[in-house]
Amino acid sequence: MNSNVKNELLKRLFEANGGPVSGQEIADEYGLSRTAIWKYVKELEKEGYEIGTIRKKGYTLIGSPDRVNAANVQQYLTTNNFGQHIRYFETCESTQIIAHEEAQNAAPNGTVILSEEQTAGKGRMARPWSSKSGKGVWMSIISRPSLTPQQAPQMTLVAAVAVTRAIEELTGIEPTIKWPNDILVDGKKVTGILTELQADPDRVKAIILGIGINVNQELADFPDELLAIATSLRILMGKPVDRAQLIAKILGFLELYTTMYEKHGFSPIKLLWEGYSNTTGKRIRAVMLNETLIGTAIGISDEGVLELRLDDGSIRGIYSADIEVST
Ligand code: BTX
Repeated sequence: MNSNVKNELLKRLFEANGGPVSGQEIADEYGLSRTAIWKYVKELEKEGYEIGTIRKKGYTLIGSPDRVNAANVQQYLTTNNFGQHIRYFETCESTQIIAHEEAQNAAPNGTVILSEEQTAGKGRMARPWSSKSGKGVWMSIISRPSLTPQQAPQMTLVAAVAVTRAIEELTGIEPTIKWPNDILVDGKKVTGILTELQADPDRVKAIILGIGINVNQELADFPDELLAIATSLRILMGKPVDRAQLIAKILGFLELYTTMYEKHGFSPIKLLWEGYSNTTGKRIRAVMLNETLIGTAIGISDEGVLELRLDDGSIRGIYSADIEVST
C-alpha cells in the first residue's frame, strides 16, 4: 500500500465537500487499477471514515472519525506555513521529543506533531502532563522565527494568546491567562504551554511550542490528583468539541500573531495578552527555584517579564516562576 495515494484520495474527498471524487482519475494519475483505488477506500473505512459510492461518478465522504490526523486538520486550515506539514501518531511518549528530532533534521517552519495519546507527556521542570487518548490536543509546533534567544520566552505569551483566542472563537468560553503559560477557566487549567529552544548563542534555530489542551475529557478521565485543578472544554460546554477544528484555528492565530510579533515587536501581543490576563493587579505569590516573593502584579514588561511590586515598594521582574494568585 502506498500511503501517498491514500492521503491524496482522502484529501480530495475532503476538498470535494460531500461531492463525488473519481476513482478512475486517481487510478489513471498514479498508473493504478480501479481495484487498487477501491482497496484504499476499504483501508480508509477500516480507519473509521464513512465512504459512499455514486454510480459512474465516484466516491463521497459521508463521515470522518474523531482523529487529529493531517487530513482532518488540514480541511479547516487557512495558513501558509503552520500545519502545512503534519506528523501524526496514535501514541507516543511526548510530541516534544519527536519535534526536537524533526527540528534537528531541518523540518520546515510551522511543522506540527500531533498524537492521540502521550505516555510520558511533559510539563515544565520535568513535571508530568496527563494526555489521555483521543480526548485532548497534544501538539508540538516547530517555529523558526527570526528572534534572539532572549526573546524566546515571549513566544510562550504569543502562543497563550493564540490558544485563548481560538478557544474563545470556537466555543464562546472566555478563558483567562495566568502568567506565563496557564490558560484557565473558573480557576481551573484547560491548557498548558511548554516552550523549548534550539539555539546558537545569538540566534534561535527553532522554538518547540508544546501545547496541551483538555478538550473532550469527562470528569472520570482525569486522574484523582487533577480533579481539583483541571477541567476540559467538554465539561464546561456540556458537549464535545471538534479537536481538528480547534487545532486549525490555533494554527491560524499562531501564524497571525507570530508574524505580527516579528514585524511589529512585542507591544501588540502585550496588549492582547493584558486583555486576557487574570494576573495583572492581583496579589500573587511567585515561587522560584531559590526564593518565593509576595506582592502585587503590575503587568508585563515589553520583554514579557512579569513585574511585581513588593510590599516594601520595590519592583522586581520575574522571568520564570510558578504563580499563585491570591485575590
Ligand atoms: P506545567 O509545569 O505548568 O504544569 C504541569 C502541572 O499541571 C502538573 O504538575 C500537574 O499538576 C498539572 N497537570 C498535569 N496534566 C494536566 C492536565 N492534562 N490538565 C491540567 N493540569 C495538568 C504545562 O506545564 C505545560 C504542559 C505542556 C503539555 C504539552 S502536550 C504537547 C507537548 N508534549 C509534551 O510532552 N508536552 C507538551
